[in-house]
Parts: sequence; structure tokens; C-alpha cells
Amino acid sequence: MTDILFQPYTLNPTLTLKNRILMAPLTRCMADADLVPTQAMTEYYGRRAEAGLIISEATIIRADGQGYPNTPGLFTPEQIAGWRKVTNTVHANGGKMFAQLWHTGRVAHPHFYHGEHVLAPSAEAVEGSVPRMRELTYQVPKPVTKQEIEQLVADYAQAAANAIDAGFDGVEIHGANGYLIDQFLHHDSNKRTDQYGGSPENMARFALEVVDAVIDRIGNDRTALRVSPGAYFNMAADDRDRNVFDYLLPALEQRNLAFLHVGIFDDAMEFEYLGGRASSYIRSVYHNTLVGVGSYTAETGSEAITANKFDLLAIGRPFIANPDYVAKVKSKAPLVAYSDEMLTSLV
Ligand code: FNR
Ligand code: 8K6
Repeated sequence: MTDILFQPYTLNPTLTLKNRILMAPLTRCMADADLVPTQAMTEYYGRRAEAGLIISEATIIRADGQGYPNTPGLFTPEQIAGWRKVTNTVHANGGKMFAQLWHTGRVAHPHFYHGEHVLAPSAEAVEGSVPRMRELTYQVPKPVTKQEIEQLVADYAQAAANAIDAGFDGVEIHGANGYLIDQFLHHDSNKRTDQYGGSPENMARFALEVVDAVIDRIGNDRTALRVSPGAYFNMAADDRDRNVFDYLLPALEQRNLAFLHVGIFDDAMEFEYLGGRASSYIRSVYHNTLVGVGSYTAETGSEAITANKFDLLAIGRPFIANPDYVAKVKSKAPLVAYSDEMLTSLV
């Protein structure tokens, strides 16, 4: 009953995927001290080239976007060269790969980049501390100025160009999970009173500026976006957020992106202010290619695609546990169960 997953899927005239299974972006914190992808990462991604599309672990666009140890970057020649080895291997094995472009905003920590400030829409700190580095508590961010916003937008576009230079087939802008772009989209983190805050149009402005700058640089056929209309990670919910996404999603539809991707850990979660699941809400206001994700199996994901709830299925944790996930599903072989201890090594 998983046959639908093995149908090719045409995103646009530039890109056709050989099947409907995506490897979800998965932060592994295994880049070297200069945030360059390693040989072990090259082999890890190379083993997963049977996916219709691999989305890289979140990759920072510049130094002050870093919020976790050893997350890779795409802003130095060495990082670009490291990623080129990864994409060459994935392509040699018959796969396709997008880079996920990331700035953590208020979830960044100056410890990692020896900086002074953490940049975010408003001076609203996220509670707690960096996971597994409990001595690093989160700081009150410095609200970004108009000039800093312009630089950030330019840096996303440059990182997208760097991704193409590194051989990626496209980029997924990380607009989800409470990081910088998402921080503009939610009232919990955006208290601005200028043209980037207050109204839905203003709160969506930064996201759309980044999307448009990336499209200008590499084309809409190679540009995708991940969004979390449901606040669930690094973020507190606010009923008014719904209006922001009611404005943003139709505006995105007009941009003809390669795809839109839901950012969620478990798509069974229901959000009252969205009238149900994040994926159902997005489907109701956005009519182009949608990638579903979040605690699906090949079976439940196939059912959701067949029921037209989304078009493509991203798989995260099961892909950590099973490098040969696609072959196993195809041959109906049993899967290895994921456990958090698997995060300590790259298999
Ligand atoms: C994630 N997730 C994630 N999401 C994202 O947009 N960028 C990222 O870098 C990461 N990193 C990450 C690391 C780890 C260890 C986990 C478990 C998750 C979320 C991920 O892409 C996916 O949405 C969830 O894992 C839900 O899908 P599964 O795992 O239930 O198939
Ligand atoms: C992108 C970055 C960092 C990685 C964090 C990954 C954490 C992995 C834990 C997986 C367990 C899922 C729990 C769901 C969290 C939702 C909270 C309400």
C-alpha cells in the first residue's frame, strides 16, 4: 500500500524526483571546528541517495546564526568545498539534494561565534539553555535594525548562491521551528512597531523579503521554504499568529516555489487556532506542492498522500536509524527503531 511513494514526482520543469520520499533536515552537530562538512558526513548522505530528495541538516548562513555546536555553514570557501564533496557523492549515487539555510536568531549563542549580540526581531529571550550545554543560557537578543535586516536578507541570498556553487539542486529556507524567520512570524517573539511588526503584512515582510531575494539569485524552481504555523518549539502559541499565516501562505503560493514543507515533529498535533493539524491548515490556504512530515510511517504517509493531505512525505528519525530506509520500505523489510542514542554517531 506504499506504492504511491515510489511514483516519480515533477516539482517543476527543472526538477523531477524519482520518488516521493524526502529525507527530512536533521541537525547532527558533526561538522568540524570550522563548520566544514566532513568525510563521515559525505558518506552518511551518500548512503541515503535513494531518497527522492535529501534535505541537508540546517546549515548556517553566517557565523552569528549558530545556536548548537558543530552545525555546518555555507559562508566560507572551505565550507562550500566540503559540501561539494557531499553533493558529488549524492549525485554519483543517483540522488538529489537541497541545502537547508538557517539562522537561529534568538536561539543563537555568542559562545559559538565569540560575538557580542544575539540578533532577533525583538528583545524577547527564549527560555532555558542550549541543549546538552546547560551552562549556556539564552540571552536577551538585540532587536535588528532596518540596516541589519537588509544585510541578513543579502546573506540568505548569498548562502543560496553558495549552495548552488556547492552543487546543491536547490535550497530549503528554514522558516520553521522558532528560528529567525519564524521569530518574525509569531507574536511571542515579534513585538516590533515598525514595518516588520504589528500587522500580518508587516510580520510576514521579512520572510517574503528573504524568499524573494533567494528567488532572484537562484530561481523559484530551486527555492523551497519550511514553515511552522503551529508554535511548538522555541516558541509560545498566540491565537493571532493565524492571521499572519493567512496572509503569508497565499503570498507564497504566488511565488511558485519548488515546494512548501511543514515544520513539525508530530503531525497528529492539533492547534486550536489553526482549526486542526498544521498540514491540514496549510493545505486549506496553499494549493501548490506540500511536503508533509512528523511521526509518519511509510504506510500512514502513503495514506495521507492518497487522501490528498499533502504531496510528498519527509522522513526524519527513521532515516537516522535506517540509511537504507527507501529500499527497506520498497522490499517491505523490517525497519530498525530509532532511539536518541543514535544521535551520537553518523551511520
Ligand atoms: C530535527 N528536525 C529538524 N528540522 C529542521 O527543519 N532542521 C533541522 O536541522 C532539524 N534537525 C533535527 C534533528 C533531529 C535529531 C530531529 C529528531 C529532528 C525536525 C525533522 O526535520 C522532522 O520534522 C521531525 O524529526 C519529524 O519527522 P520524523 O522524525 O517523525 O519523521
Ligand atoms: C534544529 C535543531 C536542533 C535539533 C533538535 C532536535 C531535537 C531532537 C529531539 C527529538 C524529539 C522530538 C520531540 C519533540 C519536540 C517538540 C516539543 C514540544
